[in-house]
Amino acid sequence: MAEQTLIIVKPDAVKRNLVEEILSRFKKKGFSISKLKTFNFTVEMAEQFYSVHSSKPFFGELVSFITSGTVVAAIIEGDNVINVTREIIGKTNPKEASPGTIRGDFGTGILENSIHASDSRESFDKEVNVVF
Ligand code: FUP
Repeated sequence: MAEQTLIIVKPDAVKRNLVEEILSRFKKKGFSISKLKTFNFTVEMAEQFYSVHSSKPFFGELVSFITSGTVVAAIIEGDNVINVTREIIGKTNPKEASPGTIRGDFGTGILENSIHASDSRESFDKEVNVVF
């Protein structure tokens, strides 16, 4: 079975109608999208999803932001998709993300950075269980 990763198009990007534009970048790279889900995070789901950050000073803001609007989750499949997807999305802070990356092109703030993607197989396994 092909490697899989999970992406979440975040509320800032959904509100600006960027879902198709963002998903198209993965399709153009030759990856396939095997599952798609449009939903709103509950606070409980968000706390589980971001539990690795529970002791960080920004945890409250992070949960509040990700629950603030509709998101679109997708499972993306293909060779080395976890690492390649991290390259496609760019650095966490849009101010540091290169042009041509999703965060470099669309992100407007550290919270409003348009997209999440799993950073490892372990993160994927955990995140997919929260979302799907
Ligand atoms: P990433 O894997 O690139 O999404 O980055 P992290 O797991 O480090 O961070 C997850 C989310 O926490 C980011 F998308 C935004 C938020 N965050 C902050 O608000 N402040 C920080 O200093 C770091 C991350």
